[in-house]
Amino acid sequence: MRIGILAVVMLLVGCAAAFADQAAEKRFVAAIDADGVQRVRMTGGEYYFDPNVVVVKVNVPVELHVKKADGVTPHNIELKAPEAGIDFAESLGSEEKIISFTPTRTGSYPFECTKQFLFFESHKDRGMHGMLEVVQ
Ligand SMILES: [Cu+2]
Repeated sequence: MRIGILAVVMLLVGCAAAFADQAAEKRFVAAIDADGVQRVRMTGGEYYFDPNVVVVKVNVPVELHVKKADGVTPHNIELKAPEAGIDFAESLGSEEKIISFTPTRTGSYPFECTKQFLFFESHKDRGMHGMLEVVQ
């Protein structure tokens, strides 16, 4: 009986995995405001970031304005690329938070929500991740 339940659970997890990670790309190319800052507004929810591909210019300050979509599930955003001047981990709330940094190196830097509930799939594996593209 225990084996049977395990098999059902594995089947469900397998199905969930098959449907995960097919989030459509939502691309945002940041403009440089009159004050020389690139402002990006981003929302995180189940289980996505919108936008999930953000393009910014190198060596220009960035303000990432992040907030959480309605709902009780906790989310965060983390990007660890200290070699490029980008290193943050912030929880998301209904109030907008501003994350400031200046990217110092071109490249593609992945960000994600690191939350995971018990043995369920991580938010990242369910699609809550994205890419910061730093360009010339
Ligand atoms: Cu999350």
